[in-house]
Amino acid sequence: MEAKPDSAELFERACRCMPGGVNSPVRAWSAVGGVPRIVESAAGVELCDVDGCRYLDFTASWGPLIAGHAHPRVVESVSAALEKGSSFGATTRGEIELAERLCGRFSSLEKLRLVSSGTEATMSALRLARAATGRDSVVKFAGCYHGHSDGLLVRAGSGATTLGIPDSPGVPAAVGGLTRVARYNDLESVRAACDGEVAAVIVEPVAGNMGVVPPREGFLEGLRKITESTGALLIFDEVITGLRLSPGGWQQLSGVTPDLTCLGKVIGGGLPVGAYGGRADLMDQGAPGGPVYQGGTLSGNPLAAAAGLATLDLLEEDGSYERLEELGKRLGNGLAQALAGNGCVQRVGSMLTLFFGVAGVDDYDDALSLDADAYGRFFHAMLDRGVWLPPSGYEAWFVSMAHSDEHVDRAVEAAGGAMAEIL
Ligand code: KE4
Repeated sequence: MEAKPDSAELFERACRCMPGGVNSPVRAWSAVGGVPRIVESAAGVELCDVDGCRYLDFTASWGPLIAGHAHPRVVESVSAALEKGSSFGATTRGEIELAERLCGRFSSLEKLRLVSSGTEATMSALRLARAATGRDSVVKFAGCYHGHSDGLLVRAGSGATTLGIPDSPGVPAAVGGLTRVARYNDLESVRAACDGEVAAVIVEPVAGNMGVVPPREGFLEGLRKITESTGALLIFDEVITGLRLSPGGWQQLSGVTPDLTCLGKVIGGGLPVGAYGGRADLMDQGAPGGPVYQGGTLSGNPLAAAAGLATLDLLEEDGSYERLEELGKRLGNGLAQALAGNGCVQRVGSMLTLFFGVAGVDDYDDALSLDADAYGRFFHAMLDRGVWLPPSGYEAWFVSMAHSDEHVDRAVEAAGGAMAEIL
C-alpha cells in the first residue's frame, strides 16, 4: 500500500498551487521556520497532524474554538443543519436566532448584519461610518489588525507584522492616505489624529495582534470622549474579544459603549462568520433599507449559524467564563514562572502572549522589540514536547473550555523544559 504523504510532501504540493503553500500567511510558519505541519484532525484540545503526531493545542484556530475542537454538540448541530441543506441565498431561522442572541448580549447592538469573516465585518463597519458621518478619514492603531481590507493594512499587526509587511504593497496611496495611525494606549496621539475629517476610530479594545496588550486605565474612556467631541464614531473590533472575554465582550466589562462593534471567530464556532452592528439609526442606513451597500452570498450561512448557536449555548452553561479565567490564570502564572525573567506574560482572561526579551508591552513599538528568534526556538521546543502554539510572537494563545488543569500543567512543564533548552 502506498505510504501516506507526510507534512513535508504535502506542504511541497501546497506550495506548487497556493502562494507560500497556505491560504493565510501566518500558517506558513515564516516567523518560526520549519515545515508547517499539515493537520489531519482535531478533537477537544488535541490536534493531530498527517504524520501521526498529536499536540496539545493553544491556538484554537486563532480563537474561534473556545469550546474545543469538534465539540459533539457543535458537530451534532451542524450535521442536523446540513441535513436540511447548506445554503439557500435566503434568510433562515438560524441566522435570525444568532442575530437575536448577539443583540441580546451586547447592549450596544440594536441591529447587526452577519457576514463571512472579520475582514468583511470591519470593512463594512468603516463604510457605514463614512456614510453616516460624510467623512473619509479613519484612525487605527499601530499594531492592531482588523483584517486585510485595503484601508486597514496600514501599520497592521498579526500576520502583516509577522511577515514584516505591516504596510502592504498594493494599497493605493489614495486609500492608505485616508488612514491615520495613532499609538495604542496613547490618548495624546489620538487627539492629534482626530479632527473634523475623521469618520471613525477603530480599535481592538484589548489588543491581540501585537501580542496581548491590555488597554491602560482610562484609554478606552478617553477614546469615547475624543470621538464624541469630534463627531467621529467609535468602533470596537471585538472579533477576538467578543464572547471570549465575557458574554457581552470587553465593552460589557469596561463599561465603554462603542457606536459600532465588529465580531467574528467565536460567534461562528469554527465556521465562517463575522458580524457588525450597533445603533439602529446607523445600521438602518445599510441596504436594502438605506443606501450603504454591503452583501454576501454566504452571509448568515445556516451551517455557520448552527455552529455559532451551539457554541453560544455551551458558553451560557454555568461557570464557563469563570473556568476560562481560572485556566487562563493558571497558564499565565505557570508560564511566567517558567520564563523566569526572560520576558513577560500578558494575559486578559483566556487569551495571553508570552513575550521574550521585553519587560512589558504597552504599544506596538514595545511589541516590535520582542526577541522573535527566541520565540521561534521556543515554538519548536514546545512542538517537540507536543504543544502547538501560534507560529508567531505577535499572536495570542487561547485557552478553551476543553482544557483542564492537567492540560495546562502539562504545557507549563513543557515550557520549563523548553526554556532550559533554548535560553
Ligand atoms: P478574519 O477576516 O481573519 O476572519 O478576521 C480579521 C480580524 C479582524 N479583527 C481582529 C481583531 C482579528 O484578530 C482578525 C483576524 N485575526 C487573525 C489572527 N490574529 C487571523 C489569522 C489569520 O490571518 O490567518
